[in-house]
Amino acid sequence: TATALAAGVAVSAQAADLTVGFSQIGSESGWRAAETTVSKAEAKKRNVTLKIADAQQKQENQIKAIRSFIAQGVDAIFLAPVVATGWDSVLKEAKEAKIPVVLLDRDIDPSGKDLYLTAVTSDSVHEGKVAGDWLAKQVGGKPCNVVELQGTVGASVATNRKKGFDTAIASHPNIKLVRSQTGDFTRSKGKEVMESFIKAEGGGSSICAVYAHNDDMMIGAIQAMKEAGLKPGKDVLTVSIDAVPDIFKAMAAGEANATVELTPNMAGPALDAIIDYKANNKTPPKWIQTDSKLFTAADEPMKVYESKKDLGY
Ligand code: GZL
Repeated sequence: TATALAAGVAVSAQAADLTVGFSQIGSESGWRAAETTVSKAEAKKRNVTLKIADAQQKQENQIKAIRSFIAQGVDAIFLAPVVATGWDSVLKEAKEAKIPVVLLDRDIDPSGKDLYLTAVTSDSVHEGKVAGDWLAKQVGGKPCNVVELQGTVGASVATNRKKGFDTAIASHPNIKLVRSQTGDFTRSKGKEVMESFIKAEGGGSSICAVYAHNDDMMIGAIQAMKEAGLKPGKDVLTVSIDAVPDIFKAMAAGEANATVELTPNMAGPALDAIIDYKANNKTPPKWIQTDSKLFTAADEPMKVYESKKDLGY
């Protein structure tokens, strides 16, 4: 109707004046690169000016970016916090400047709860649990030694994905976590750490499964396993998180088994919340949760690959 159309135009017109400063972690993984691509598209759709600062995975660069956004007087700040602690003072400055902060894809410690408007994230404990439950189902009662590639030390998603996985396997004494180390969410570090696991485990024939907190580290681990003469996806089960295109390619090649999907579109819901907050003074829920869906090699991986390959990963 004319009224609804007018209202729609009114909201997007209001959005046209909005400028959002986004303190992005970096481009450590394919998923993170996709999040940046999607954020730009989502802002464009809503006529919002989005200024993105890339921190090369350093918290001090994120803090500097937030201070610069405050000095510029942006209407809102988006923050993907590389780690969960150390944000109090800079977020207090944003609060004093009356600039609302929205967290994307990672959390900060609960003590900072009143320093942000809302957090758009998945349930990363659940993601870890889905991964652990899948592995338990695969191995049944058979003994299974697992190695774990953790995400960035201190990142909420790494702590949570570990917690969820540990909880899932706790009720399966046949599944033992024998090695666990951070691969910092990158392919190169994931490969390096997997090489050290294989060496430490006498060539790796004792490794029954790998759990990686993201697909990029798993893709590095798959390369390491193949170079060591192991058969990832066959002798060594793989389960990871993000559902980036390349993990589906690996599944189609029989070299990976399962992934838990994480949408790269955190900015869409964040922008809607901020527009509604600014235009209609509507306070969003403290947590806007995104879905987590398990994909395995049985889910036509090449079809999924084709559907994702052009989304900016
Ligand atoms: C999860 C997100 C993680 C991705 C990784 O919400 O923060 O950061 O799983 C990325 O690929 O490095």
